Amino acid sequence: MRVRAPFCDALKNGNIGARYEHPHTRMAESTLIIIKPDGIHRHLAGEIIGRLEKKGLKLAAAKFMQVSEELARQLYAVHQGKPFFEGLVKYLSSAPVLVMVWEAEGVIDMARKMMGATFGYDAEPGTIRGDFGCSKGYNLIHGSDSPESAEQEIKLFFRPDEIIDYRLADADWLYGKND
Ligand code: IDP
Ligand code: MG
Repeated sequence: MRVRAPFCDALKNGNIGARYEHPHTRMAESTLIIIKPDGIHRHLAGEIIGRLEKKGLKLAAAKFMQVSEELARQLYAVHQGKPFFEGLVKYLSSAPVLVMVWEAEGVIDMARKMMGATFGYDAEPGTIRGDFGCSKGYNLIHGSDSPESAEQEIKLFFRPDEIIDYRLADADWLYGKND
């Protein structure tokens, strides 16, 4: 017996690669995720990306770069004046990082839950910080904490034309009809 895939007309009509048509993906939220210097040096970039991919989130942009102190200060401007601020700027700008935009409905909260509490020593097992770190200073990953900060942070790292609009091949299976 042949099973008919939902929305398979879109596939038959050759719309793969076109904009998302499902409402949950058409208006997708975006978040800025950074695999910080310790994540790169500890060979955890693939593991972290794999978790985000398997969750069903969509990678929309990526840049491997060394962040300048000036850019680190801008990203973390909200923490200026706190005792850890200068150390934080040095940490983020000390070695290359992988900066990415990920998209999905509700991606900001989902990614924050997957990251876990700020430092590995008290982050829950099952989270990225909880599974791969025990430090009170290094914590592997940055993720935007609100739609407003996501918008500002993404603008710091990417031009609009660097954020790729495409349709995941498994998009029709990521959300059910009741989503
Ligand atoms: P978050 O990354 O979980 O959103 P925030 O409170 O926004 O945590 O802090 C931003 C970053 O500043 C953290 O990811 C961490 O690298 C650093 N940070 C925060 N609090 C401390 C601290 O008490 N000591 C040292 N570094 C800190
Ligand atoms: Mg934060």
